[in-house]
Amino acid sequence: MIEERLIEEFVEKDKTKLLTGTRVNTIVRGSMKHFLDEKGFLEINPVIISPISDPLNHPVDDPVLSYYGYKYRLTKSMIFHKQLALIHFEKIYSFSPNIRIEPVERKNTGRHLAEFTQLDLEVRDKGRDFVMGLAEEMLNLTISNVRKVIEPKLLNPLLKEYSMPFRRVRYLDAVSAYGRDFESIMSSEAKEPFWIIDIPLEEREFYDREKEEEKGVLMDMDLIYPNGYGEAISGGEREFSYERILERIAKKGQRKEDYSLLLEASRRGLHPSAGFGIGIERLVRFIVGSKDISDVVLFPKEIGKYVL
Ligand code: ASN
Repeated sequence: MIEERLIEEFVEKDKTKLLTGTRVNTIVRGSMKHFLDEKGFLEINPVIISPISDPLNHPVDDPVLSYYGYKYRLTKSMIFHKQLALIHFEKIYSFSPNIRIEPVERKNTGRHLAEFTQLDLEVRDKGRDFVMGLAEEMLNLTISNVRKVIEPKLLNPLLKEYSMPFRRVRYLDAVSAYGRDFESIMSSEAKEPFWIIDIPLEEREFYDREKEEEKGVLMDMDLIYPNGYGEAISGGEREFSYERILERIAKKGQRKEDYSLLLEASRRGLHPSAGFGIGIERLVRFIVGSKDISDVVLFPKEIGKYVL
């Protein structure tokens, strides 16, 4: 019986990994919250359902639910709500639960869950360099807080505080040096986290800002963990003007009707901004040094599986 198997698997989970993962998760959230609160950020509550969510740059199953007769979607990222929040506030963050029903091919990556939390932040009138600096400082501080409390033998043996600023590699340079699969090769070779910057337009969503001086290249970035742990963060500067958002939606071959709320807001005036999201469970996995993200999460929504 499927229920029997499910409960059996849950009860038999490795208790040490689970406990360490859960303790690290608590420290990670607390450290990040403290860090951002000190810097004057406001924590906003997560949005779970809305008429509008992140289109993402890869296909996911995207169920529609009926909300008083209106079509709503589950949050895939809070990107648009972050931009809207900046109409009222200057710097915001949220511990945002995201649902991404990923293709089953992502089943064995060890780092995908269909339900996860990202610490998603956005800052008005700031650029990419500012939020990259913030991310580096926050990551190092979080790692140092974990190492103060958790016994080293329970953690990733390669974990340390990393020298700042982290290395930056342009996306196209990474592709010419390592080919299409550069991310996993470079992540495996690296001893320190590094940034992939200037990602081409076709590789990312329409909302990241296109460079003025280099068309087709975006003012965005991904942070990649060392030791093979892969992607940690993605973010960038944003498009905020009505005309440019419209143009970018068209370039992506998307339907402007699906983003009419964003377009309407941009007509009224959105602020220039930059921000990023960092996956909490992935960070816990990296800190603990777990091959499989499911081992450090109490109720992991594993890809392609019937789970609790
Ligand atoms: N949170 C990301 C960002 O701020 C977007 C995402 O998760 N796709 O750019």
